[in-house]
Amino acid sequence: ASFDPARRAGSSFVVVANRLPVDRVENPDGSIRWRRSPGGLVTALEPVMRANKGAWIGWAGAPGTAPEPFDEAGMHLVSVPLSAEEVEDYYEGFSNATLWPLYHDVIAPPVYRRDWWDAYVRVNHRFADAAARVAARGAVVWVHDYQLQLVPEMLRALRPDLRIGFFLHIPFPPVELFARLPWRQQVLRGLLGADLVGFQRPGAASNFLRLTRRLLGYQTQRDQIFLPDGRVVRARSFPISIDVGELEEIARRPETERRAWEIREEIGAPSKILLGIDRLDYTKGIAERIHAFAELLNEGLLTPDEATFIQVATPSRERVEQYQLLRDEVELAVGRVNGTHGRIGRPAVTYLHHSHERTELAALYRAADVMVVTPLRDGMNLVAKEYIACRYDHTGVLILSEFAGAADEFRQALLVNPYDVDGLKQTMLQALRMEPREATRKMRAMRRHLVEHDVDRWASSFLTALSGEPGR
Ligand code: GDG
Repeated sequence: ASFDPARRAGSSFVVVANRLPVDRVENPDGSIRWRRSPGGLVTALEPVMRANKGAWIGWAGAPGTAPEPFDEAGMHLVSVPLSAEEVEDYYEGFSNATLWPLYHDVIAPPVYRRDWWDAYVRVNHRFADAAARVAARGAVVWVHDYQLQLVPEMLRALRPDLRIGFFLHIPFPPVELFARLPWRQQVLRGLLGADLVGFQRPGAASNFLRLTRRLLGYQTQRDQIFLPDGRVVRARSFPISIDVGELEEIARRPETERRAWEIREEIGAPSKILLGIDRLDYTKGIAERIHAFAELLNEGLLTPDEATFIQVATPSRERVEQYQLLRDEVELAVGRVNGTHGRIGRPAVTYLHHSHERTELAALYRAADVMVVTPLRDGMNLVAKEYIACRYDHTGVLILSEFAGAADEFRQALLVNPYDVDGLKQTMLQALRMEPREATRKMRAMRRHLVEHDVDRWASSFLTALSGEPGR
């Protein structure tokens, strides 16, 4: 499988991301196959991949030896191996227990460990080496996210002929927080190896520009950073989106509508359903929203016949301690509210700690009268966009945290500060009682924006900006 003469010239478009866009599936007979993962990133990049003999470099998701390069769904997939120890130190450690909390406003305290940093450097080198081997002369390489911030610089050192873009999917913190990172200069220099650094929000791009001035003393002008060697790096926002058409098509299926009705019946046919769908992560504000809902019930401002809550909390990073603590907090809160306010066949909160098919998520979005998206900090939040995509009949109310990137785009949502318990409670009541006409007016405006700004547009605007730049 590794010798393919057509490949020897390399790929002219290369994506580098922590994970490959495929999941390993074991057939009943024990053999292995790979199935494309449902993520929006693959969908968005597939046309570019096909047109350019695209390659994708990433980890296959299990520790140990990596499978040989293989072709799947029109992409050349190259897996980067990680040992069990590297999964602990580079992935669970530095990526998810140092960078993740630091970049999300230190909602949880970041842990700074030198051995984790060493693993981060080592693994970033491995990804950069793999990209350098696969890329054709003058190729475009697009590096993704916080796990791989050193790759742009490392790759440029190996292959100065490449055009390198970087996109950060999570927030980029203000100077005051970023400056705590013991390896702050290295991370900044790593990112500055790219020709274009993309962020979700304009505020994140200005944080980055300000940091290069303050910590490295570089000159900047608008979105440009002038490096001592004469290179010019750009930093701009490119708000990510979803494949609106694909999800809307699922939402419109009669079986989805049937399932949505069934869900409502199965939880005791409440008048209204509030819904949350998140990875079980402390940035998402799950516990805060359950507490707020519980207070409404405790104070008699709402009864569970009027409104019940469905919370999907997809398991995530279960070996990281903060995630175990969060799970306990959420499950205690859910147990308590159900013990007090539930009846047989009619829980106050339906809590689902497992992952679901996309079709089931679409049915949930169809069933929900109110979508509650209240992260304490979030790069974008695709769940908010998915809800809007599924409300093709212009019904439904979106409650949206000011601290999600999506709040820049959806001013017609009911915007909330998730730290303000009373505000959150009032907003839930307001959403449940909103006049259908007002809800429709708001949803119509949000859908108009979303349909115009789908994930294709995101990918092509980034890639156009990347190829159109003077750069060197
Ligand atoms: C990061 C940034 C940014 C959830 N449970 C299931 C499932 N999901 C899907 C959702 C949605 C996606 O996962 C979650 O995306 P989010 O944007 O909400 O959040 P993160 O995972 O934190 O993503 C975020 C994003 O990157 C993109 O740049 O928006 O700010 O943190 O699509 O539907 N999908 C399936 N089963 C589940 O159980 N199939």
